[in-house]
Amino acid sequence: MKLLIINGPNLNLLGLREPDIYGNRSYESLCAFIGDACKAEGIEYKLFQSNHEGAIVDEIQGAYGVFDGIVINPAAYTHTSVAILDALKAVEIPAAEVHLSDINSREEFRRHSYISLAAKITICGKGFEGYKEAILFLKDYLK
Ligand code: CA2
Repeated sequence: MKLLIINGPNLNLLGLREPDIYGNRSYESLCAFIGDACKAEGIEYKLFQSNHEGAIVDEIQGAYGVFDGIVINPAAYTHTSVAILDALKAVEIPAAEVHLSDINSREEFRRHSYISLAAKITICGKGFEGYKEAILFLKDYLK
């Protein structure tokens, strides 16, 4: 089983700002956490982070026929991107949406997610653990 893990804009800055919302651990430690979770389950994985919407769309398109599942934290594009939603629908790869923070208890504009319209599950407010939950969900969903 192969999973593509996508992180959207500014998540590469994790740990540098807003620790009260996103925690004080770095993007590199998130990558290590995800890697450990996948290895523990015998899952092959690729990590991808971009600050560019089109690059994320390209990565999703390229996943067709290569990856069995996608874990995606689209970051701010969650609330704006019909293009990422359409890409996920087009490739029909089961996707699990993750947010470090609880987007439903923050500003009004964060409460709507375009990506949820394509995701099999949305996990919010669990920090790094949310990625592990998404990985385990997809492992079970794909068996
Ligand atoms: O809670 C999440 O994981 C979010 O997807 C994070 C996004 C935000 O736009 C979504 O509404 C919820 C923002 C990621 C930005 O991360 C930062 C990292 C360091 C400093 C500032 C922001």
